[in-house]
Amino acid sequence: MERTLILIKPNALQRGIVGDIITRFERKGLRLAGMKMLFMTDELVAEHYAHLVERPFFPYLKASMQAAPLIACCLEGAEAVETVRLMVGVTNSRKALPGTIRGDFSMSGEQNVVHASDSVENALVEINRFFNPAELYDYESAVTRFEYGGEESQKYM
Ligand code: FUP
Repeated sequence: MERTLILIKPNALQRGIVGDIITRFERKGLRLAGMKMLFMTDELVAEHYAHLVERPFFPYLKASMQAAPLIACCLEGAEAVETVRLMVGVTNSRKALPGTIRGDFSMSGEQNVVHASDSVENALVEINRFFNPAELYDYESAVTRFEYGGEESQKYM
């Protein structure tokens, strides 16, 4: 099944909403394949946000990602990358729709509580950036047949 990476950012940890965020993904039916707490090093920030290093807000973004540890999760499900991005909402939380994580938990474009991979290709790179293969788990789910239809099981699993 498809996998994606989410980072529950330091601002979410400080605000004590990590559990609320993980609960949303669990309730949706996205399965945790890996989870860890870590501090983002300078190298990790520069690599993860390489597309933004030249932007004027980068120093603020970097400081916000290093303000506390964060929680990295690898989530698994049919079309997980697209589904998780829809659940997260647009970058500027003030414009993110109610019902999305950013829309419900944040007022900010920078302190926007979660990161989620934006494509299947980037998800593979980002999962490898944060997890060793041994830290990701394949396990039998007892409820998959109640979460997906027969045709979907054929197509996505
Ligand atoms: P997203 O994929 O929604 O996380 O968006 P980007 O990769 O474009 O941006 C990554 C992070 O940079 C955002 F989560 C927050 C920060 N950012 C700003 O602080 N200001 C901006 O104008 C754009 C992004």
